[in-house]
Amino acid sequence: MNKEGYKSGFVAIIGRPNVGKSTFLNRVIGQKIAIMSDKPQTTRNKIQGVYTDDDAQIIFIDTPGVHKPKHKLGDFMMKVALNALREVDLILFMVNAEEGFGRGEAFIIERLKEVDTPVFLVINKIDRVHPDDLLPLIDRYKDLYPFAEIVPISALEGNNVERLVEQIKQRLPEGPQYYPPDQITDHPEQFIIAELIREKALHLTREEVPHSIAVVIERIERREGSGIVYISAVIIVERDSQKGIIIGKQGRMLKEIGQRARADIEALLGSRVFLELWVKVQKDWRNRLAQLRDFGFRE
Ligand code: GDP
Ligand code: MG
Ligand code: K
Repeated sequence: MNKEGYKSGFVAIIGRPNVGKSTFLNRVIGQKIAIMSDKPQTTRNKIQGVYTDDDAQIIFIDTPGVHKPKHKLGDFMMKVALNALREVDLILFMVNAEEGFGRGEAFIIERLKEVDTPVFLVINKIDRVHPDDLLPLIDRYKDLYPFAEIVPISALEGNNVERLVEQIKQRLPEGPQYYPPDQITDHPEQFIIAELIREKALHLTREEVPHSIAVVIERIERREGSGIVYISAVIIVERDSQKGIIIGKQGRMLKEIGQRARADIEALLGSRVFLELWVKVQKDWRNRLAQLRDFGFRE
């Protein structure tokens, strides 16, 4: 379909961890596709959410890894992120109104100078600040980079989100509907399931297990007749001590992770799920670039 005057394009959402990118995406798309967490960096692959209405289609890319790299995986992510930014029609650079401007933001602005794509500055969490504190922040950012728009929002409460969507639509070129209107994400279910398990593991173990854990889905199988979906997944950690934490006393932690993940996966798939979880130690996996593809990273 290619209606006259129809607009469509790709929009990358960038910003430091926890500024509210997933919350925004979920509000606009209206479904839990980007995984939310109190802990930073839950989203490590790019997740596309597709917003479709009568006059436009916006394909959102939740781009991680634009911040300062700490190890080789970080360098890799940075490269992936910068390439993604060059290919999109618009970048949303999201910042936290409450935290103001910091070194993390300065670093991202330097990266933005390496690409030609127009950038909206989205100041999120305005529900947490007094309006008087917003203007100085806007002025500060104005001096640093020629943003195409500066839009204060609250992704959580929804303030100004519709207006931002309208402004995004205005910036998109004329183009086709790339995806059918009911398409919410083009990522395989497998990826979302892995992220759901990872989210539970990070959440339940709180400060004890670092973000270096990965989840690999080894098998998904829908049994004819019963309709039950059998899933086997491995949680990969870097150290034996982390394995112990994930498994917990008498396997209690792993059981809890599995139960919570299963509930979400059942909601996602709309069927009963049997989830089998394993934990495996693979030392220093972050620095083994050769293995990245096995973990679902694509260049
Ligand atoms: P991401 O790492 O950038 O994807 O951030 P998330 O979307 O996971 O949000 C991180 C935390 O900030 C979550 O606890 C959200 O509920 C919270 N959050 C997101 N947007 C807002 C907002 O507009 N206002 C407030 N008060 N909290 C928000
Ligand atoms: Mg996120
Ligand atoms: K630029």
